[in-house]
Amino acid sequence: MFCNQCEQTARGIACNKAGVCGKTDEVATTQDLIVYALRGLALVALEARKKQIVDKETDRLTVKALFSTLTNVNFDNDALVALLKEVISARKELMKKISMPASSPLLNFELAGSEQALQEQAKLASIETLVNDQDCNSLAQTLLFGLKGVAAYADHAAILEKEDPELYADIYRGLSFGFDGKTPSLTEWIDAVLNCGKANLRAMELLDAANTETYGQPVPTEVSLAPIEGKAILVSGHDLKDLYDLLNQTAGKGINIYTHGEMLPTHAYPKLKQFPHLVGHFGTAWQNQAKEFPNFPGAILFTTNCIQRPAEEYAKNVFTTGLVGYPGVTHVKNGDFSKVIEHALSLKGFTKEDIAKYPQKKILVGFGHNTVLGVADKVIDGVKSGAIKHFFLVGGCDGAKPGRNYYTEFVEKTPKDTIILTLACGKFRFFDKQLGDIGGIPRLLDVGQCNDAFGAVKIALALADAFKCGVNELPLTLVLSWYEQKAVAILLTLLSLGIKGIYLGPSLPAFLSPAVLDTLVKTFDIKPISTPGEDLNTILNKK
Ligand code: FSO
Ligand code: SF4
Repeated sequence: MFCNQCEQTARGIACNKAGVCGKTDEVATTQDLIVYALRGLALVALEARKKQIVDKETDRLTVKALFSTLTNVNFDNDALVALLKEVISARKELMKKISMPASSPLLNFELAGSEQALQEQAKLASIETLVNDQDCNSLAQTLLFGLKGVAAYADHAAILEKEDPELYADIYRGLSFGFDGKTPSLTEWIDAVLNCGKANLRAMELLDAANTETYGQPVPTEVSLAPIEGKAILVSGHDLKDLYDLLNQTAGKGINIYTHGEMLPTHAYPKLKQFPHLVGHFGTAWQNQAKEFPNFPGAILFTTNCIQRPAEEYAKNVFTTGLVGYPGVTHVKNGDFSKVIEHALSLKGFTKEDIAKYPQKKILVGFGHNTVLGVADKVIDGVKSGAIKHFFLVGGCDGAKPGRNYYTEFVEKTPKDTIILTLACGKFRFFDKQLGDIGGIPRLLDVGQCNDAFGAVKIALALADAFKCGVNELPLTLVLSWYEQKAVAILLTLLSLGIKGIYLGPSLPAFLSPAVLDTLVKTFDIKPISTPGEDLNTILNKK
């Protein structure tokens, strides 16, 4: 195997024996072959579009299959092989429908019979083999990982019936770029990578519309971090519909629902917060699950990433749904949570003694673009009067590697006349800090999940508009942490919007070649993080 798609990749180079995340060689092979099969399907889907044939099933399957290859989504090889077979047969069917000849290996691809032959196929299908030039290869990887992020958001939006055929076409163009018989130049690869960023903006826009039109605009909401007595289910991941369905199915059953990780911002959506048994949030970011889940006396449902190998002491309490999978963990169909409910009822839930261990703590969520722009006048006045000197967007993914304390320290060190917007699971490094307010505006504003980076972009563009300047001229600095491929997609979106001077950490992606990194630094002024003190000093004293 060769996998370098996430931040925790082995030795900062690549995982090639087993994944640091727990991915096996076998799963890596299947995932590589899914990507290869999807490239073939993309070529066919684009050809079909030339004949005005837009196949919805193909579109949905593509984003599902690609999403399944993201870090910490699916470790279940059987489920992945089933998806791979679906992709291959979808390609063949569509080829038949449009009478397309199988004129290249991609269009002829069939699954090999033995494990060894599969490994050989995966080697031939890897970008390493397919794109020779080191820098084009680096950009091909950046493009693929960005597309994986786009697919994740497009899939979430599609679940809530928000789709755009043009977005799918962009994904097909990205997947087949460089694999359609042409050899793109370095500049063309760069353009393709930035186009992926633009496609991701569209995906996040669709998802924002899907979430807010279905569940209402998030409103500032207090969330308790202390559990209450009673039976319990913990919901992790990013999928709002799964949470909604579970809340519906547990109503009146005497089970309390808690959010975990990226589900925290869901407390702010009117149609979700209306359920009185959505009682609070449990735990912190994904990488702490092995430490925190043994203390959860109920069922645990994973709706998307990031799942880790469940330790024996709590494995029987874990359920997966949708695209998430882990061998040995019970998988339930989206929308049918009866097994999860039954299991929760069989467990003891939180007792009086349990809850006594947790301090009564509450935090505020619900500062999406609608809320923040609702108080835009106050914010603008604050900047004009000098009460607000600077905005920071400190967001992105959390992770297990050391070095991520940077973000905690950074936030702690920000001066009192600055506002911090945050999003995604990186916020758990500081989400419960009491940072006070500036004229009634809390200094720490939770914009939402990683996909709500769309909201942060909207806020930045509105501020730039109000101050009649470009986003790069605003007193705003983006300090991002990355871990997996959704973060890659978001970074590409920010670059495609021309946003410069982003601080990026905790380490730089292994898939960037020195020359590609150099181009990014020169064109977009990307800055690797150093120390919180030093970076803050540079940011605040640069004018
Ligand atoms: Fe985090 Fe995981 Fe949301 Fe990612 S839970 S790391 S970028 O999947 O998606 O922020
Ligand atoms: Fe390694 Fe990350 Fe790939 Fe897992 S997803 S195998 S940790 S690079």
